Amino acid sequence: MSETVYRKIVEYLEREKLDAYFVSRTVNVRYVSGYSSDDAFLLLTKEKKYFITDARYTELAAAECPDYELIEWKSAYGSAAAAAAALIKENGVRAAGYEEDHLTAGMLARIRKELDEQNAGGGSATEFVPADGVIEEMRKHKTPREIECARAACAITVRAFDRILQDIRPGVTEKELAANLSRYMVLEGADTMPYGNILISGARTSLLHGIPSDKAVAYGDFVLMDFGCQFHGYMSDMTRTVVVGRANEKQKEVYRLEQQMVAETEAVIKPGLPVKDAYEASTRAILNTEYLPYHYKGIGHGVGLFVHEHPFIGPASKEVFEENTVLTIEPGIYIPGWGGVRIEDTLLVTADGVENLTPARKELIEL
Ligand SMILES: [Mn+2]
Repeated sequence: MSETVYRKIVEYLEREKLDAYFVSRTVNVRYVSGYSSDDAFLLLTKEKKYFITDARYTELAAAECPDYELIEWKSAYGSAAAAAAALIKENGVRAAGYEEDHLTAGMLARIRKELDEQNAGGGSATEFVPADGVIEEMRKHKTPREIECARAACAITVRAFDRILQDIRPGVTEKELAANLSRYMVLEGADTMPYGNILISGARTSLLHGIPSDKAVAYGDFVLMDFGCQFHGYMSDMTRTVVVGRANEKQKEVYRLEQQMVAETEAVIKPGLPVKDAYEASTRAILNTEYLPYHYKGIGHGVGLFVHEHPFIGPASKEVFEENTVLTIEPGIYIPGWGGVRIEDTLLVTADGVENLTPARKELIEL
């Protein structure tokens, strides 16, 4: 894949009249080069591919990115910025694109300062051109291999869900359960990169991104688990909400509405559908109920090498669904002081609809 992506970047450089593209965002470095760790940068020109890192990662980079010229900045240049500046000068780069929404202002300033110093005896200045979203746009459409990685990540997540259900009982804390859930995913085959999993209970389930606490699970609690893992870098993301013991009438009612919201959303998605129409479908079940004020407008997102990527699914979206994208659907009902319910699946958009990559049951589970 690496060569195809590089060719697309070269085409981009030609179209935009740029001489180089500087990649700083770790997941984009991975997407372009195949490198699986962090603390690395790429400088890509129309003829050359440079991989800039320090001695901790050179062995791995040499193995994973054999077609790159490997630059170990620490011994040769003293800083990654100095290395980038030297390569920019060496290649006569007049205009370089960079990820303005990621590269720090500090590093850009250091690269410029290095170039100024190197050019003190003459030489022309390099223009740095903000060029965001170039690789993100390519990442949106998944190749068959990427889809297989996403599918595997989702399958691991579903197996870990089956295991964690055995551990949920009154008296166990959210933190203990969250730790077990992460462990199960690694044991089931996930990469070991940590991931901020949500596992909350009782009235805390109305916190959309609540952090697992020392609270012990009590009889009658909702337990909301929003979690995922990585497989060869590709992420899964799923949410299920279960009840400890028997659900009361209100819990059953809110859960049933939530099930309907998810089902109606997943039923409409297909290539060409405006993303905002999926949001409208998600609210149909609660339009004429007292629960309408308690939903959240972001009902899903693309997922890939990063957990939240394009498209972002909500009423303001101007995008349309596209084939071979992987995304999640996660509407929810959150009632402050009472609790919340969320169900989330990861879906692959196919030629005529979706394939659910998260085949875990969505009926109310009473433990
Ligand atoms: Mn999500």
